[in-house]
Amino acid sequence: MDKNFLNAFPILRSKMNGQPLAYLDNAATTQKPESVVRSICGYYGGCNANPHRGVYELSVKATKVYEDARRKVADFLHAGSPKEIIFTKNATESLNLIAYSYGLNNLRGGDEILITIAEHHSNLVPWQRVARATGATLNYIYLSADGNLSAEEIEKKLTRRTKILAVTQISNVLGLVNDVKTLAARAHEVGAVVVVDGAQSVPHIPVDVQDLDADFLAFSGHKMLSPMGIGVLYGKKKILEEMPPFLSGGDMIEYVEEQATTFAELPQKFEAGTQNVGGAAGLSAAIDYLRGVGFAQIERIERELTAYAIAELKKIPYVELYGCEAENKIGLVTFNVKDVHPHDVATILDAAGVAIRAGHHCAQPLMKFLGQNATCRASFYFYNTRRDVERLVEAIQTVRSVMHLA
Ligand code: C6P
Repeated sequence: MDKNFLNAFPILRSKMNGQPLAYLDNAATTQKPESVVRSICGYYGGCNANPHRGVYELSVKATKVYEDARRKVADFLHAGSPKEIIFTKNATESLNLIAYSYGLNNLRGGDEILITIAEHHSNLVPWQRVARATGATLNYIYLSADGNLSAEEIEKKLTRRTKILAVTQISNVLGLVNDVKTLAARAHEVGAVVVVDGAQSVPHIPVDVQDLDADFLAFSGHKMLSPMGIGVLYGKKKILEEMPPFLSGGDMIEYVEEQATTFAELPQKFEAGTQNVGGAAGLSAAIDYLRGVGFAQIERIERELTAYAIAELKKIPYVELYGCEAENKIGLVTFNVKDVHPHDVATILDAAGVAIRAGHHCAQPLMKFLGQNATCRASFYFYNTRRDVERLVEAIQTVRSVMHLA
């Protein structure tokens, strides 16, 4: 491991089951560098107060930490204004906010919502519920045999009836990178609003919301070095301004009377209740750390590790890989070991100190499409090494004998 990364992430030096940890579940959540942990402690140790409410110095300091973080996120995403950045708890909450505030109020019977079969439940279940409530239809873009979204399938499904195209930029199961910029341009031609699930892209590749021309983009801080409980919704100002609030209560109002309320301007309109300022401080430090590493290096390391893992796993005859023929893939490998349940594989790997995820990865329609109930998934971040991949492969080679199959 690069010594700098090892020093910055003490948890990566720990042992699991008596073995050095090979942490390969980064698509679920990433580890946190010391600078992020320090920023959270620094906030609670030196500036903690309820932001936006107090006129005393400590509250003003907390407000500054929170609003500085918003400005940093806006800059990081190349948003037009910090007003376009809404802090949420996670990508799931951001996607629900779009579905319930935008979707419920803008769709009607005959309209269509278009998503891909590779969506995480967070970008699928809210749309199912909105479709049911409004009478709109939920349609799917299916993957072609090589795992890509084919142009013909997109042309077939995207019509003048499509009012929302909601698509993940990178699939959490297959690692496929969708060409969101081209998709957004095509969707705008038919008058659809474009929702991008950036949960697996923002931590791994540079994302410029204006270049993509995304109307909305959602992501979670915890998948990019930040603490859990802080997420982001980006939305174009004009669209956000026309949307009603999602949650109501403190800090999102302009004036409240007994029977009516006027709402605060952006972004406060969508941030009801006391917010996660410590989380925002952590997210801000995480962005600094990622910029220090640089996305060119992050992408290079992850593409190399992914290619290495695929090449090594392909050599094992009883390992079945999914989505490995796709043109553009990054950050993870999904596989099964023949005749062994993925949970057994993950448990055997855990005994060797290798942490992977097994299950349906919150993407059951995709699992069904792949003809699987569950898979194993090893997912990388820039602090992983070739040695981690070797340990993954070595541990997989023991699975069938542990299960008395070889
Ligand atoms: N995927 C995984 O192991 P939250 O839980 O709100 O932070 O993120 C939801 C989410 C949305 N979209 C995509 C593409 C995702 O991958 C995730 C989270 C984790 O794959 C946990 S299920």
